[in-house]
Amino acid sequence: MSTTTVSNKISYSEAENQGALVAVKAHLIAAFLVFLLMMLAGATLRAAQGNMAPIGADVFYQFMTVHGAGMIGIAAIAGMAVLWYFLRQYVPLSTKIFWINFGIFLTGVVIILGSVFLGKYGGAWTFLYPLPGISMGAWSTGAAAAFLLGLLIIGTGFLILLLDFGRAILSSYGSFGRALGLPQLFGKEPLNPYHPATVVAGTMVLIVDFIGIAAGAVVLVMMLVNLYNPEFKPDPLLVKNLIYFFGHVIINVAIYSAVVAIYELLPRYTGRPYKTSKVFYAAWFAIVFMVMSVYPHHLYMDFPMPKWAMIGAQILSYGSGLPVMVVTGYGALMLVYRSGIRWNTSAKLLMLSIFGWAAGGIPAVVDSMVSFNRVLHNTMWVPGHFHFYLLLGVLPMIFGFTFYLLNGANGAQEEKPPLTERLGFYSFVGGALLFVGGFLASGASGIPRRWAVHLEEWVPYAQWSTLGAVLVIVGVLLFTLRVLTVLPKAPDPALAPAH
Ligand code: HEM
Ligand SMILES: [Cu+2]
Repeated sequence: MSTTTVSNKISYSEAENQGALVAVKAHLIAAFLVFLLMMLAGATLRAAQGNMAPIGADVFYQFMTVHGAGMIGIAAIAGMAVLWYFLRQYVPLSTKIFWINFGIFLTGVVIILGSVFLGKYGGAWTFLYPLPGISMGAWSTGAAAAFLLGLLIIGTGFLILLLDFGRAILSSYGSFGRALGLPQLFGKEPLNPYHPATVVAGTMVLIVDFIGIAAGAVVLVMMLVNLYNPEFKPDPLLVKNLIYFFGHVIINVAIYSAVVAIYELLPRYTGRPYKTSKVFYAAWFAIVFMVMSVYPHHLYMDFPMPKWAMIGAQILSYGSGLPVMVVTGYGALMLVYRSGIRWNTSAKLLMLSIFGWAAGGIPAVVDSMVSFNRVLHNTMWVPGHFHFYLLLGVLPMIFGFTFYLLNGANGAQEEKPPLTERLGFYSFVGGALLFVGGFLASGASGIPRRWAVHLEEWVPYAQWSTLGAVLVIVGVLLFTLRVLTVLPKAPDPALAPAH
């Protein structure tokens, strides 16, 4: 039997566990392939800015659209896969619905690829109103509509998956408040340090992502109606608020779902349990509201926005991300400190993710201050900070989880990790630092983002960044080789005794 003796774990049959494992592996393999492809598109963008890739502006914006939408989408679904794998150990999740979401996702992806490469849609993943409808002939209304429809379909899949999260969490914990640990936080129930961190995180993800994606669905429908009935004119400021609320939430949630890999895996590598606490519950409870209320930091330049929203967003942005980041980072360091941890590839990637998440947060907070935002808004500083915590934070969480499945709970811990993994790791880290450093340096010198053609004096930045991008791709390519050759047959590490 595959069930453990811990009382709050769900018992599944051997076949159910195998089925779940196959589904998770399918998500991860797809993720590696899409990450690789999207990175090639990204490197082409940077090379074009460095005068090293002869693509026209139209192709630049098609690549930029596909890269932005593709990366966000695959990071979101891969983060969900990490969360789903662990969450199903505590609440009875449906593997069928997990597959359904995957199928819906792939359908949406095909539609989006069609809209961009056949229909030539290049209005960016942020589809800001009224751009999709006024391409001046660069793409058709149908192409724009297909892009919006693809996103809407993908969102629907996520909503279905999240509904299953909700059903399962309620069936095990009775209320979302209990799942979040609130009765313990407020002293209504005795503190239980073994209340799973993953259940707390999963509940936060469910609440925030559901609201964010629902807002996204509303605005996508409004824009679709507008495309075919131009007399229906939504309020542009409302639309922008909804879009950025949706975009901000979905990418933040990718972090907050993948982060459970740290809570679940570092304890296995260090032989120490991860204990939840009042501080932990408080941090996650706060983040439920903070993630949703700081999105106006994307709208500082929109003068008609009410002043209170701007001031509130600025103040909250200082601290947004901090609570969970501090709790997670501190908790991880305490786990690792003098634990005799052996640095296998998974453990290295998870520690890297904490660094990338925290260090990437600093330029983000800088940009969320109004006085800096005046200067940095729409410069390369912005892709600089988000590539920092996505490339060096979220991806290493997903990769770290993958290498856990791939090498097993003990796995490469006994021996040195294979050369492909060691080389891959250093190529990835070194390349990513050079690449995001190039963005941040560009931003600090005022180079604008989203420009297909760069002035002569900006070109060296783009060329150094392209070198960084190539190193990142080499690293991910080496990782992907391991994933394709070893992961499909790897047994579930949860079945082997840890440590
Ligand atoms: C080798 C890795 C990568 C390279 C070379 C790369 C390159 C680029 C470039 C050149 C841009 C356009 C910058 C501009 O002029 O505004 C961009 C934008 C973007 N990238 Fe990446 N990127 C990489 C990884 C990632 C990852 C891992 C993610 C997310 C998980 C991501 C998400 C995005 C997003 C959301 C945009 C914004 C698109 C827009 O402005 O509409 N990228 N990337
Ligand atoms: Cu944001």
